[in-house]
Amino acid sequence: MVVPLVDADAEGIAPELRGKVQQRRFRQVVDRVLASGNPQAERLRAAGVTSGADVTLDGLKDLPTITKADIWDNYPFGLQVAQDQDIVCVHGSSGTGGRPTLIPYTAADIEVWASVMARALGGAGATRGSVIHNGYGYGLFTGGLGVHHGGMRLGATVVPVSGGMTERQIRLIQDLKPDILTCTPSYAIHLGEALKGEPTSLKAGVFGAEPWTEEMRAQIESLLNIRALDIYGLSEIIGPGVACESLDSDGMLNVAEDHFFVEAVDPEGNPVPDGTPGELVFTTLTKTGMPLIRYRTGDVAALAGPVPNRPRTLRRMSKLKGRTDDMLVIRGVNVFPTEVEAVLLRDERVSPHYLVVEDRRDPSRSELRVAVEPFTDSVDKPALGADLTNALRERLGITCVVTVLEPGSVPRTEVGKARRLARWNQGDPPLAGL
Ligand code: DLL
Repeated sequence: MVVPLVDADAEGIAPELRGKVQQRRFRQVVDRVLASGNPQAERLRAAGVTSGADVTLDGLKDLPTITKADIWDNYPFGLQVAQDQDIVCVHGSSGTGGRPTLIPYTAADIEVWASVMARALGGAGATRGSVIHNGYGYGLFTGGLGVHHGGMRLGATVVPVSGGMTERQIRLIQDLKPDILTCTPSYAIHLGEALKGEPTSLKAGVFGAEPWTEEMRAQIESLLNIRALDIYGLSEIIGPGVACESLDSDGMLNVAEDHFFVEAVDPEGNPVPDGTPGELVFTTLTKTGMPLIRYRTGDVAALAGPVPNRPRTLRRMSKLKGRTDDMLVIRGVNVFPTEVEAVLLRDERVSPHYLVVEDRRDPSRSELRVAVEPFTDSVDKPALGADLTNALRERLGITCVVTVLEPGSVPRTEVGKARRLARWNQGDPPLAGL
């Protein structure tokens, strides 16, 4: 299947030509940052960069990186580059530990965001004639408004439903007959379950903002009878639309690399070859509000070139494998929660509502506990627990403590991102019954 390009010059250009555009934009963004004199500029100067003319993308790997901690240290807008009067809105995420990350946007940044999101939706088959049911939350979170800007740019009709109130969402899906669904993958499951097999007009969904596996994709596709595509992004860089799967991208996500230059690095910060998972590092080539040069995302994925002989010539990234800070070390073995999900959801008896708990109450002997629910009451719980323990041991190389709870006991997330990982250091368990 070949899906038409929304922006042929950006998505379909020969990679060598795109490289020249990226190089020019890179020098311009370095000049903008230097001119601001902000802490990022000081860091570049300390590394010997006095002007955009000093840098090339080939030499990017030698420039200093920047992290979420730097954004927090300069809260709220210490890393802003544009003048205050040129900022038109603020987005961000509540983040871990309740410390918000705030990002100021200029009108030009919103333009870029709308165009990369229009491409992302177009790649999922959306057109001017589409109705997009947008179940991402509206607010500081970038999911709702990101899809909104992109859908309107495409000329489609956006239904700004936001998160929650599932009955009303179902009513709107039945009455307005959308072809495209946008929400978190866990909410897509929730909607699918609430629809109870009733057919809908939906053809494709664009799901992201939280980790999800191929196994979760298979469940969403069969529950909703749609194609389920992955969309990735983070507020620090723009929001959703940094990378998005298209119907023809062979399971990987096309990176909007004309605006966001991507690298993948090992824990020491050295580049890893294509196909090897590494931490994603992004440089915003066109941002004007708060450009970031070499932002270390903490997200782990592998990079690849474009699919040969297809209209899209953009580099691609794999589905996220996890986050550097989500990686659990259980008795010396490294485990990403997504690997646990892959094992659980391969078993047809297991519902997609589960919780992975890192139990460190005894620091000398950490345990990985996994709470699951069967789809129905009729499942033999001890047998299921034993089967999952074996399957997890085979895949991860460690013995986990699997608890099979009653259907409905793992809390659902109707609004915001699902939490599938909890840490248990002392006191009561994070979930009753563990
Ligand atoms: O979650 C932006 C977004 C909204 C992306 C809607 C996709 C759809 P933040 O709230 O800043 O921004 O959170 C960013 O979420 O660093 C990843 O760890 C995680 N994340 C985002 N998309 C995916 C995905 C939005 N497709 C953080 N798969 C990122 C796995 C994802 N994790």
